[in-house]
Amino acid sequence: MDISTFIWTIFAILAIAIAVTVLNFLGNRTKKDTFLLLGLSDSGKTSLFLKLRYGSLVQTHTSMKENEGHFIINDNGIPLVKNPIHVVDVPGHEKLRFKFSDFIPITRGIIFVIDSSTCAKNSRQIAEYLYDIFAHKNVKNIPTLIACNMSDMITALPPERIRTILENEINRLRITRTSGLDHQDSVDDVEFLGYESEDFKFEHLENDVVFEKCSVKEGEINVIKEWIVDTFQGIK
Ligand SMILES: Nc1nc2c(ncn2[C@@H]2O[C@H](COP(=O)(O)OP(=O)(O)OP(=O)(O)O)[C@@H](O)[C@H]2O)c(=O)[nH]1
Ligand SMILES: [Mg+2]
Repeated sequence: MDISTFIWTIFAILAIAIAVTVLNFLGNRTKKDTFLLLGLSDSGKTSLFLKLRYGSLVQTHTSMKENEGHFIINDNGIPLVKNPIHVVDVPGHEKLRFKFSDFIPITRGIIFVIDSSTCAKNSRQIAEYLYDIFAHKNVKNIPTLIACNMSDMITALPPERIRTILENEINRLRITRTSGLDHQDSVDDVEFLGYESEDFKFEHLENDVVFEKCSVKEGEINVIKEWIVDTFQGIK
């Protein structure tokens, strides 16, 4: 091999190595392996995060910042999926919840946690938060599980009832939002959810939205684990 062929070979190897490194870096940055836990304060997000991560029920306090971690979803220690999943619990406090949008580019699925026992009373607040999520321009197509938590409470409503209450509330909300009555943005900036000619239904969204009941306190969260695993593996 003469010297110029040798130099060109080294140059080609270096170029390929750099290209592979850059592609890997970009690939990792856009890897969508994150599941977001969103919802109002006291709905049970941190309890769920800790239960998923450590399998135990831990006493929690109002969160002032996100909890996040990479861990393997398991059933009593038996892994349900090979790779660790990134889970982020975003505080429900009104002034902190906007942080959810930082994670949207890497989000595979959203778990919106609701306290089923206070849902009727808080329906307006819940609908406002859901509206902000679904109206976000990059949330379209992100599968969403509405986890109707606290099903152990005697006053808990069933998921189908919760769905109807929230559909009615979002229906009312989209009229006020798009007429600009209680929103500071110009009407053009506000996304209209659903079909203009029909009452709002979750099935009108581009996102796949499912409602399931659960109780973190009673350890009844299998349906959440299964949904995470299926969504992570691209089944849902
Ligand atoms: N009865 C009952 N209580 C629950 C359940 N899940 C959580 N809790 C309780 O609800 C309270 C609030 O739970 P957290 O997990 O701290 O709520 P959070 O959604 O993280 O609230 P923020 O951090 O303020 O956004 C705690 O006292 C939990 O023990 C459940 O399934 N049933
Ligand atoms: Mg919390």
